[in-house]
Order: sequence, then structure tokens, then C-alpha cells
Amino acid sequence: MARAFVKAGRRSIAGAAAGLLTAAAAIGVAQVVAGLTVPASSPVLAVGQAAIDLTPQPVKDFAISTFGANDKNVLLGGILVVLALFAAATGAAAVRRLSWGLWGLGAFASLGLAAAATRPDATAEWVVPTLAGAAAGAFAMVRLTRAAVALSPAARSPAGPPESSAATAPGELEEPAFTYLPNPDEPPRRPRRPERRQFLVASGLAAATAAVGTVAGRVLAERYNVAKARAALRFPAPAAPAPPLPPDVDLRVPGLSSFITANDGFYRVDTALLLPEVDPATWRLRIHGMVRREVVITFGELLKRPLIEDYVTLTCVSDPVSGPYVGNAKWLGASLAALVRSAGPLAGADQLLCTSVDGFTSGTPLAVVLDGRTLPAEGGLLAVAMNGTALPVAHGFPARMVVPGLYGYVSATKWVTDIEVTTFASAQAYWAVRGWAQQAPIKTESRIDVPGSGASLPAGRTPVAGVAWAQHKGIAAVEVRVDGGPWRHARLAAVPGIDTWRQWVWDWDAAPGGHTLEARATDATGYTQTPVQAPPTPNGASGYPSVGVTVRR
Ligand SMILES: Nc1nc2c(c(=O)[nH]1)N[C@H]1C(S)=C(S)[C@@H](COP(=O)(O)O)O[C@H]1N2
Ligand SMILES: [Mo]
Repeated sequence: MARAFVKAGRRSIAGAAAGLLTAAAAIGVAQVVAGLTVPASSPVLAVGQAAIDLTPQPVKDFAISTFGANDKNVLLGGILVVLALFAAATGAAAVRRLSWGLWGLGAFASLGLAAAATRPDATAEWVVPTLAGAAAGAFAMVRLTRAAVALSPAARSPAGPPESSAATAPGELEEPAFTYLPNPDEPPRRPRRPERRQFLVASGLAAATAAVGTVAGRVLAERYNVAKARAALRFPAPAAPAPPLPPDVDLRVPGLSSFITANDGFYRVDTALLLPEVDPATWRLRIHGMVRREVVITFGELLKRPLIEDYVTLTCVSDPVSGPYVGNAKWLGASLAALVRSAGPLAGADQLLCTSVDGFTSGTPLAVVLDGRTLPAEGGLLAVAMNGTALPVAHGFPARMVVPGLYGYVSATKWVTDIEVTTFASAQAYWAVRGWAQQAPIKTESRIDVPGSGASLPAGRTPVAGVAWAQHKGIAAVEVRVDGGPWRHARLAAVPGIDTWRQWVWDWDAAPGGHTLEARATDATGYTQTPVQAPPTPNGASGYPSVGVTVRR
């Protein structure tokens, strides 16, 4: 009995190792094939992407608030951990009965296939990497399982028949059919232990396949890089250049967010595990649906339209009060209103359902886009450049939407290729389906950047500074209070228009002790931001930003 357990334990460990190596080799092969065909069709990415789309909102909120910009790496890490556990269990099962292991492998491959085949942008070839990986996995599993079984004490026993099944607990340790039975005529081979070598060689091959496959897959996937096409782009001078920046848009308070957010410091929020690499040479935008005539334009045609340049602050609906998901850039793009008008929207339409190349959708109120107002960028841009360079790939290269005054999820589709003119009643966009509001204008908000939360400051005069935003309206005032005392007016920086955030600063005579600073903004319509605290779901966070500090004597 005890021997049986030891044997079972050893065999399980060898089996689990074989299972892990099997999975690693299968994934390595799948990665290479994905690299050779469609990188996004890798089963690991497809499962991750499906998990992102299927994750319940509370889990997603938790992940974003806990892991922030790292949430995608945490997700991929989690998937790999689950995969490893499953693979180890499958391998341990396979040394008992190979068919159990193959069923496990099949179950796993099915998951990959289902995920890859149901991606919104999937084509038939998306199943190929998973199938290739599964085939490699089956081969590796047979070889490794045999080698693992040969390692077990029963099989290595040089004399006599293998332990009779009477020595094992009932049903516990069936000898697999392919166990290498020792040949009684062979001399004992104890010292060289060829079974161990066989296992190590098979393991080494599997590990090498995994490593080479993963690296080669990555290198191959980079062939799809649009870096060259991006660097080669030249943009015509804007027909409507951005207004000149007043010199005092930046108050130059150390620690205060600069008026313009640099591209590489700009927050990034999207559902893409693998950034879409869209070649401007093949990019097309189709405008269709409730229109008089469908319009399809190429990137070259887009650049021939009169381009508008303007400053617009983007805000994510999932930005908590005092959060980081807001940034301001100078955008260059074609008028969205003019593009939509060129298709002739029909009466009754009220939504632009905008789809990206990877299947994400946003739903923008048609009225906001067509309400031209007086400023050229007011109705939104089909943007091609950000802060003077082509859009970074992470920010939607080669074209994205930017609509002032609407949270990103209802307006700012990156890698956009399709605009359907439709109604809110008949079509729901990505986040609306997942419980967020269908319409979501950006709430008037402020943020305290300086001093930082938990800061320790010397007593005396010190700046309290931050940014405030009410895109499409403009910021008219910001007030600050200390420990719930009277509100004091902050000094506002200049702004080039109403669609950007605005810096503010208030000079505080800080007395020793612990203090709480709060701020509130009033927009140009006279509305003052509400003290009522609301979480980001379903239509944006609200409440005063608050910072606790300690003032030293
Ligand atoms: N294709 C695509 N576009 C997208 C998203 C996305 O997930 N996929 N997220 C939207 C959201 S929620 C926001 S807040 C903005 C963020 O734009 P940024 O990453 O350039 O800051 O992009 C929007 N556009
Ligand atoms: Mo967002």
C-alpha cells in the first residue's frame, strides 16, 4: 500500500511535469503559427480577449482599480497560471490513462478554438494556430507520458514482472497499456538509467519547442509592425490651425499636470491585448446605415479633406475622482460632421455606431456631431495626428474619433474603420451592452495634483494646484477649501478654448497639523460640480477631489 502511494506520487509528479511541458510545447507551436498567419489568432491572446469581453463588470472594476494599467498583464498571467494548473492535472491523469490526458488536451484546445473563432474580426484561418498547437500537444503528450511512465519504479524494476495490480488500491493505478515492460532477458541496467535520459531528452525537446516557438512567434508577429508606415506619413498643413496657445496655459507649479499631455504619458484605455497594426495603405472607412449614399474613403482621401487642428481633453468614464484617466492633446483630423453629412444621414437616425478593426464599438449621439457650433472641432474629428505626430499605435493609428465633451467609450473609437448611422433604440455599443450608460457627457470635474495625497509640507505659503475640465462648456471657476472651511477662489490659467482642461492654483497659508484639501469646479453654464460621490459606473464618477496632508512646524 505505502509503496503504491510512493509510486503513485512519483508517477504523478513526472506526469504533471510532462503535462506542463506538453502545454508549453503546444503554446510554442501555436505562437509560431499565429506569428506566420494572424498574430491575434494565438489561442492565449484569443482566450484572454474573450475573457476581457466576458468578464463581469464588478470583476473588471476591481481589476482596473487594483491593477490599473497593468490589468492586462495580470489577466494574461492569470490565464497562464490556470493553464499551468490544468496542464499539470492533465499530465498527472495521462500517466494513468493516456486517453484521459488527450481528452484534457482536447478540452483545452476546444476552449482556444471557441475563443479564436468567435473574435469579432476572426476569419476561418484563425483556428489554424490552435489546431497546430493541439496537434503538437498531442504528439508531445504521447511521448512525454510514455517517458514519464517508464520512469516510475514499476517499469524500472529490473527483475520480475511489474507489480501485480493487487499491490495497488483498487482502480487507483491501472497500468497504462503502453508501459514499457522490462525484457527479462536483458541484463539489469540500473547504473545508466536510460528511462531518465529518455524523459530528460523528451522534456528538453518540449521545452526548446516552447521557448523557440514563443520567441519566434513574437518576432514573426512584429513583421506586421506599422512603425515604418507611421514614420513615413506626412500631413498637409491644417485648413483650420489650432488657436495660438496663450503663454500662461501652464502655471509652472512643480508637480502640476502640464497643459499638454505628452503622447507617451497619455493614459491608454482599451480592450486590446494585442495592439491592432493597421496599415494606412489598406485602411478604409465606411459610412453606411441610415444614409442616402454609402461612403467609403481611403487614408489618402481622408488627408485631402480640409484638416482641423485643435486641443481637446479626453476623459475616461472609468476615471475615479482624482484618477489618472484624463489627458489633453492637440489633435489633427477631418471634420466628423462633414464626413457624416457627405453620406446624407436620414431623418430618424440618432446614433453613430463606430467600430474599430478589432470589433470594439462606441455609440455617439448624431446630434452632438452635427451640432457644428462656431468652433471647427466642436462636432468631433476623425483624427490622424496627436501632438504633432501621426497617432501612436496605442492611440488608434491610423485614424480615431475624438469628440469633445463625451467620455471616450461613447465617442473615441481608435483604429476606427466603420461608422453606421443608426438609432440608440436599435443598436447598443460595447460598453452599453455591459451596463454602462448609452449616453454619457463628461461631468464637470476637478483634480488636485499638488500637494500629493499624504504629503508632508513645511508650514507657510504653499501652492495648491490642479486641473479642472468641463469639455464643450469650459471652466469658469475653481474653488478650494481646507478642513471643510470657506471656499476660496483659485487663480485660473489661460486656455485656448472650451474643450480642454484648465490649470488652477491657490496659495495656501498652511498652518501646522493634519489638513484636508478639497476642490470644486464651476463650468461656464454656471453649474458647480456636485459633492455627491458616485462611482464610475454607469456614467462617470462625481464628488469633490480630496487630499489629506500633514504640515510640519
Ligand atoms: N478600438 C477601441 N477604441 C477605444 C476603446 C477600446 O477599447 N477600443 N476604448 C475607449 C475608451 S473607454 C477611452 S477612455 C478612449 C481612450 O483613448 P486613449 O487610449 O487614446 O487615451 O478610447 C476609446 N476608444
Ligand atoms: Mo474609457
